[in-house]
Amino acid sequence: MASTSPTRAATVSRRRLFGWATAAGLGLPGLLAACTSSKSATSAGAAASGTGALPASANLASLPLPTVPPPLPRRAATRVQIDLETQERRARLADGVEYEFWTFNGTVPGPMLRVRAGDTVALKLKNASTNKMTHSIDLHAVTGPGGGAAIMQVPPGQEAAFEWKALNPGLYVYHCATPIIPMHVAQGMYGLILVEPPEGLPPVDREFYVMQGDFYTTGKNGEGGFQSFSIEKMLREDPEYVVFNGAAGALTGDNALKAQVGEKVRIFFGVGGPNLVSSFHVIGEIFDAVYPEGASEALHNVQTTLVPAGGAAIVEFKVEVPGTYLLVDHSLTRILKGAAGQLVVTGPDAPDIFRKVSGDSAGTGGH
Ligand SMILES: [Cu+2]
Repeated sequence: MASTSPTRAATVSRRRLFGWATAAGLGLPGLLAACTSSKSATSAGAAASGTGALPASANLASLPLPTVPPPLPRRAATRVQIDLETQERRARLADGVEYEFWTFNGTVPGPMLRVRAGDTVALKLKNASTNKMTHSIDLHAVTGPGGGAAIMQVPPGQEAAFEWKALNPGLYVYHCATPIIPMHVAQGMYGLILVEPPEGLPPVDREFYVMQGDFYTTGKNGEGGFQSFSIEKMLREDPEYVVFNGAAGALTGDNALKAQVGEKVRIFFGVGGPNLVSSFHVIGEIFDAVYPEGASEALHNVQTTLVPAGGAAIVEFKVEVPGTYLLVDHSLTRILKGAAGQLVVTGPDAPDIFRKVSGDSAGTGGH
């Protein structure tokens, strides 16, 4: 990449962005083609091709995706042991774009944690000896100094532990809180912890875990190869990428969320940031219930819910009509920066709810 001049890189980047914008104008299929993960792209030389097309490489994969732990089978409070390890690793941020992620347990977001209000949580944080940086954890579910970060700064090769009692039910963000804190967050160091209320959450058919984050690369959006972190862009709050679950297209194609007609789905949605808030929306669906900011009381019949940086929401809806639904931040320009996921619903048509009457639409644009 050192041989790519700034002018050359800028030209390629504009082409790349223009290509994405054109794809968006063509409607959903083109848009998804632009945003879908190939999981096989180059880590070098892409911008120098001058075409905007990114040559394939076999060894640039996205980080693995975290799963949703099942609802707790117990309703009594207890003592829970949670072990986390901070890991620094390079992986795919977008097609042809490699980035150094700093992670909890090797995923972005980090593992979703699930405890019950009243539980005493014993949390051990290990910092892998191969890491360069000190890391830590601040859980918004904690009542105590720094959410734990005041006593949990862990140098490479060491570990620390603390205990805390989960006093308040809700859905909370956790993140690294080692200076420069937003830099650690911008490398991917965040996740969600659900503190179930004593009675648990109402049962649903499917639960999903999605977190939005903004990423600040030295190169412009679409500029290939390894991209280092840009503190200048972070300070300007001007990200090159805004993505769900750590990479453009991470929740599309084979990794799309999947449900059957008639099922009730729940999405645990959080925003790691470090800077942007999210206007979370599922194109073609209405949230039957939203627990805004992870609160205990639900709102009903919501189109778009605003989720703060360092905040979360639980959204629930029944899927009645088969098709592909896009998860977006309805600050829609961010789709072009990677913020699009898919929910694929399969099952019988429901013409009483949704059907075509006439016309010859060639496109399937969502908005
Ligand atoms: Cu950190």
